Amino acid sequence: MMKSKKLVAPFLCMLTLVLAVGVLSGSQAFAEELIVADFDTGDKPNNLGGDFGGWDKDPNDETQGTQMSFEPDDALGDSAGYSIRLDYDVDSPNPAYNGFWMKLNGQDASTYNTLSFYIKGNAEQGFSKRVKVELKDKANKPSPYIVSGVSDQWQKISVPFDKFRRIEDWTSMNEFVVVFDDINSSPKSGTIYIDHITFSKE
Ligand SMILES: [Ca+2]
Ligand SMILES: [Ca+2]
Repeated sequence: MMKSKKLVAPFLCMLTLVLAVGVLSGSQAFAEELIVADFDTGDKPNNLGGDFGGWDKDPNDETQGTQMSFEPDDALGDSAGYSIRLDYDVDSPNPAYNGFWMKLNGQDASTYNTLSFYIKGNAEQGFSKRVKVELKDKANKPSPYIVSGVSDQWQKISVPFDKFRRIEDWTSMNEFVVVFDDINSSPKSGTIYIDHITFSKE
């Protein structure tokens, strides 16, 4: 009996230490970001295994569209990295919208609260200072957010999840979309770069 009693105090001490370390490392892991897409392989898919590409409201209308390509200009300065380049054109006699889509493969984002990405424009080609992004959960309703103040330098944009009012289920995310349209995009053709799309807990 005496022997086991003596062991209780050191045991509790150890237990407290283990719990403290557990809580600390747990909160650290929680603060880390989930990389959705860094594009650094210069190829598909994204970091979640999801496909992505350019889209066009009317592929038969040759006066509008978004061409996607990989650009060896990494937002975080990695000389071996890539970003995504979007050459958009919504200058058309017809209603025009197009952009970039990327699958999120049902990712559970419910432990995070912020969508972040890097964005810049190409000064020579011109670019819109306002760009619309959307998130969709599995119900597939687009939840839009307008990014403003895009410049020709990389800039980190962080959007709290509560700005995406139409997302009902953060446990199963379907898609991230960039939309160029003939209302928000000025000039109506230009070049935008996007990189390092993440979910994080801020
Ligand atoms: Ca990158
Ligand atoms: Ca055009």
